[in-house]
Amino acid sequence: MSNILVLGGTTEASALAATLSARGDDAVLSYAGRVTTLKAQPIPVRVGGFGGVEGLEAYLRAHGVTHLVDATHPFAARMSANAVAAAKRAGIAHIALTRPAWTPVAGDRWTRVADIDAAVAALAGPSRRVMLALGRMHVDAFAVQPQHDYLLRFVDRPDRPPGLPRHHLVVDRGPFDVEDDRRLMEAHATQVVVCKNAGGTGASAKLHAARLLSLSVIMIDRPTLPARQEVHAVADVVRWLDHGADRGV
Ligand code: 3Y8
Ligand code: NAP
Repeated sequence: MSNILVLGGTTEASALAATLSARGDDAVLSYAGRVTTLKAQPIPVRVGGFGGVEGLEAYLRAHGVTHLVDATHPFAARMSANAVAAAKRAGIAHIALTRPAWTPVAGDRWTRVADIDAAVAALAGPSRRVMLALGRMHVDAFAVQPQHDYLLRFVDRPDRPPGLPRHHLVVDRGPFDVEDDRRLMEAHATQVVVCKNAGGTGASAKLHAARLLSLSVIMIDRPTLPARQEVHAVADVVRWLDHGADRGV
């Protein structure tokens, strides 16, 4: 009998949770607890870190987990590395459910950069109107480019104002809508959008809106993730649960 732990926090993780619930699988969805209100889920949820690789290994063993599905965000590199290591140490099956990286299409005006620091460096120069669609965790890094008018979007209202002299904060959670994002960018006369190459549909509205408005996009490439089995569809995880994992794939 499978006992599944899903590391969540993404649209794909929620879709998997719905499928596992419909199948009657024994499954738990795990969140880090990064934001105040979490999306309701049809399977039991646990919130909070595990305490590194050791903590996750102990959790897997204590709860008799048989299958670990890493459905975290492509930028959740530490969680993903811990998941591979802990599953190996606990001797249980592991798979990652992730989304392919976005690739530019005709009309896109992307500048690809390696990481957050490179995105900050790419903003050197005269004042512009910049949308930082990065959430709350990395905004302080942009304080070294205070000359811009920033449009920020956080999931939660922060307890202290962001350390950027000129900013406008929108508190909203995705998935986002192209028309809404286009209207938001027009209302703020946005010239540049800074975002992570998250992939998927939940965060892609801003790219479509930027294309419609012919805006420049500073696209942050994904961090390196450990070697692991990866799939891009819930159906592939189900197939793995029903067949692949038993072969120790
Ligand atoms: C806590 C839990 C679902 C999942 C929905 C997806 C889509 C909407 C778009 C923009 C980009 C950003 C951010 C974003 C999106 C989905 C997905 C996604 C980007 C929630 C959620 C949690 C988080 C954590 C949060 C981070 C932040 C990142 C905002 C839930 C709503 C920017 C990533 O305030 C903070 O500290 C926020 C932190 C990690 C990245 C950052 O560095 O700030 N996500 N987002 C998860 C946990 O506790 O484990 O769903 O209620 C989930 C979602 N946010 O089931 O529908 O699939 O990714 N999340 C990015 O992609 O760049 C917003 O504004 O355009
Ligand atoms: P991270 O930097 O890779 O992880 C840092 C630590 O947070 C992990 O070592 C772990 O703590 C804890 N953690 C992360 N994800 C967890 C989960 N699903 N369940 C339990 N603990 C978790 O991760 P992050 O980038 O902060 O992402 C945190 C959450 O937000 C994840 O659920 C992720 O899917 C979601 N999210 C992140 C982004 C993003 O841009 N990073 C975007 C959308 C959604 P311990 O070491 O103590 O176990």
